[in-house]
Amino acid sequence: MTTPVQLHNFVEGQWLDGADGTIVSTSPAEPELVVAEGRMAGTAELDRAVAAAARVKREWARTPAHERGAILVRAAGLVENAAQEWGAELALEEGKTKPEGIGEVLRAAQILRYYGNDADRDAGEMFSSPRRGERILVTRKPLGVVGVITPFNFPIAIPAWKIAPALTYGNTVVWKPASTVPLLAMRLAQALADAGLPDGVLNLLIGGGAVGNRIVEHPGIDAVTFTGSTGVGRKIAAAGAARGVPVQAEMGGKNAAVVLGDADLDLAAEQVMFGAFRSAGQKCTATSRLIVTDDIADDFVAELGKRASALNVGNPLHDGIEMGPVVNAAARTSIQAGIDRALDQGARPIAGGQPYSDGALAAGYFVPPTILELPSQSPDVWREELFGPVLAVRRAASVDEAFALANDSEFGLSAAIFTQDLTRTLDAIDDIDVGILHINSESAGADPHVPFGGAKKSGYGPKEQGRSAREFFTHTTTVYLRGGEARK
Ligand code: UN1
Repeated sequence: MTTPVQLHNFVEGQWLDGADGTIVSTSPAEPELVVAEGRMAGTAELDRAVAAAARVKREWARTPAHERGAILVRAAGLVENAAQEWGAELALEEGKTKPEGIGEVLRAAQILRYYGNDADRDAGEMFSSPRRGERILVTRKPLGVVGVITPFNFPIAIPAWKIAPALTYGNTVVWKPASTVPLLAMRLAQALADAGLPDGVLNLLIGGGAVGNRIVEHPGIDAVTFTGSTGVGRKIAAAGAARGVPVQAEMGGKNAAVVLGDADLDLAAEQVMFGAFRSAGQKCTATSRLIVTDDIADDFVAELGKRASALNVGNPLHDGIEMGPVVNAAARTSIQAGIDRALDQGARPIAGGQPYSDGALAAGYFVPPTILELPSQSPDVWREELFGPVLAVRRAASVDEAFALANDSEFGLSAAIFTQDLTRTLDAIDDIDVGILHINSESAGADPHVPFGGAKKSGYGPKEQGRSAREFFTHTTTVYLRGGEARK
């Protein structure tokens, strides 16, 4: 790609320049390469988007769910057909490898198709009544205009898993994607428009945190769904509470993999590597802590060190690359500062640790795959989410201690446990306090038909996906239904 793509906001079915400052999106692998550029949305575009979404919300809510769903199913086909091209754009702009980028676009298509078809499933419940001649229905209704704020790390899959249920259950949307990676947002909005979404039902505003704040504060917004950092998520939750609107916030993680002595260690090593270093560790579900029992620790940690040092790091568009850069200079700086602090606090580098000093890896925003073994009094890296390719390791003397260490976090998004012992597995299901638990697979991953979200401070409000998505994006009306004729 040589000519940068022109970014536009999508408001009331029209592609518009914003009235605010310029936005320039560059490739994190080659920062001088401009991928896309345009003008950010200002308050006028925001007001217009919210007004448009409010104007059409009644009509959209009254559109048969089947028709709403059919638009999403059509959009799924368009997204799927574009997967190769958009997957490459995603890799260029965000930095994950091309196969991961293509995989993400296909996943967005799968999500659109799932929710499109879900439109035809149940529309509520019916109960018997304690009174003669009466039935009680619990119907579901959309919330209205939903503000959607999405992160850089899954620039099409996360928007799809928020926007698809919002739309299929009858809401209209005002959406602000991360300003660092805006291109795929335009692609998704275009696919939905081409699939026949009526004007105003989905509005896309490109911009930074200020646009997000304005969405959250806007009196015309009826609910907010957010994925991103813990700090921003808590502010949004507070702002939502102050305005009395529901908020769904999916935030941080410090996800542990626990490897017990009886595990298949080859499988465990493969999966821990995927969990820690795919997408350069920039997933809220990434494995950032490893707990390994003493009996196997020396060998297992050495094996991981070997694999991490041999990881093929480079331009995410090139064949055979296993890890690309992190998203931007600020991310590289803060991740490296976290590594440096850990080293100062006594961590022992097993792999990585030092920034790249020359060539393409130093010119791009690359951080080496880093494994740090921690002394028992835990450095900050044990608790703080760095959102990068950094795995902090601790040893445990027993299974109990391993589980206690896994729970030693304010977060509780996901965890992975590696064992072939059924008793330990059942104990882990009971003891490890997370929203998503993987037994013998990496800590990342999600499916549209089952709940996604964290325990403890990882999430706020209803979880995403599956039936939980319906819970968040609709409210219930309890209807006491009797015939109109007086009964004797
Ligand atoms: C995944 O693990 O594949 O922001 C999805 C995130 C999560 C999504 C993770 N909300 O990384």
